[in-house]
Amino acid sequence: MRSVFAFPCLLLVLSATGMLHAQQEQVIYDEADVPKFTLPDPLVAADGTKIESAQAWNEIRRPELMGLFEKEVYGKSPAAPEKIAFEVTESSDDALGGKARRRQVAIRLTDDPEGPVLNLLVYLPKTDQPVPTFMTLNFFGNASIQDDPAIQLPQSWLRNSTDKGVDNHKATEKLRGASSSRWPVEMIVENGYGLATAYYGDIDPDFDDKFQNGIHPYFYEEGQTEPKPDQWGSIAAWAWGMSRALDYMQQDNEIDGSKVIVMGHSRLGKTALWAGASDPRFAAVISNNSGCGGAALSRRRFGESVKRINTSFPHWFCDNFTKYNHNEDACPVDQHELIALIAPRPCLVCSAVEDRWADPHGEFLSAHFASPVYELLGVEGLAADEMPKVDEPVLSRLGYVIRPGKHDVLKSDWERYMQFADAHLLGKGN
Ligand code: GTR
Repeated sequence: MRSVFAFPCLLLVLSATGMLHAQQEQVIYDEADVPKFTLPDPLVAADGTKIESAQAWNEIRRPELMGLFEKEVYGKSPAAPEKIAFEVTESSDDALGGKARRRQVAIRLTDDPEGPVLNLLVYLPKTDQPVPTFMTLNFFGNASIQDDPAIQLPQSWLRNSTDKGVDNHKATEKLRGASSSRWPVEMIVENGYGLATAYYGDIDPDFDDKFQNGIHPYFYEEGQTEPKPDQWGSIAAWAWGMSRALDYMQQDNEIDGSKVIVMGHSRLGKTALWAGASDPRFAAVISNNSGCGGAALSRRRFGESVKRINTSFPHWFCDNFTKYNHNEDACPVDQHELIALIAPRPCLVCSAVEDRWADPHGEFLSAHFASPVYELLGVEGLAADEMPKVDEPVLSRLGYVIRPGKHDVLKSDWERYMQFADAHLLGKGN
């Protein structure tokens, strides 16, 4: 009897250890385990032509790289709608205890009256001049960023969270201000910047339902039920939604539409980079702890790998990206080329010491290897050849900073973002 039971038990133990081992093997947390790799050269076209002028970059290599990122990584998004319908649903010139103006705007993402609506919340300093403005998506709805009873509670599907006051995927009053530590609105406004934000789930709810809800179905061809392998996943959809917010912002006289800085954290940091790469109207880009599929080099496989991200979040990228699971070297692009697509505009890559899952060193290297493109375009690249020390920000036009602490957005991070924007968009001293 004993042996009959002992055998399957042993098998179970062995396969459990095997699985654990396989899982442990997948996550690289030691530089010594990073495989050797060769990066594609952003300044060599697919046919081997060396890219030696700004013109060749703009006419040959940039479109080629855009096409490759669309086809192999994020998926191609639809063109911008011809016109954008919006309605200012709420407005106050006496927000934040009289320090700011507040606007809430419903932006219709399609011409279907039942289609998704992006609810944009805007805080602006009280000035007669159009202001430079940060555009950032949020994770839990606009009401989560600030305890302000005038902000409409989100109506879309939300990820359940007792802490944030989300019950049965719906917002409760407890949501108000639940994420405010990440959103120092008063400080931003006091420094002369506007802040525009919208809930990413208004564009596409962040779960894998094979693209039945959210924006995707509105663009299906006759008979189509999900995006093709080279069509937009959720990150591309969120980025596309940011561009629709920018459509609105560019025709709002209170906002300086030529100085909108797209910023995002984590999966929304990946989104900010792709939004900045695909929409040159964004004047500057800030990626916070964006990691795999964001600023980190995929070929390093440090922390989160392509296989892990495609398995945990099958809806984020296009289906073609799964070809590179455990096969990163075969991908015709790597993430330094995503940053290169932002050139010559200012771009700041931000890491955190304890955020090893996002591979801080890989994030630095992406900026480093994007630098030659900035230089070819006649502007300053990353002013550091080596990974800078913690809390020693390199705020060159292509910048990099690593701070102590965890995967998060802190008030001190926003101080850096504004210092960076002051220097590179407003021409104020660094
Ligand atoms: C993690 C994911 C990361 C990052 C993060 C986030 O679970 O593995 O790629 O995007 O979520 O967005 O919070």
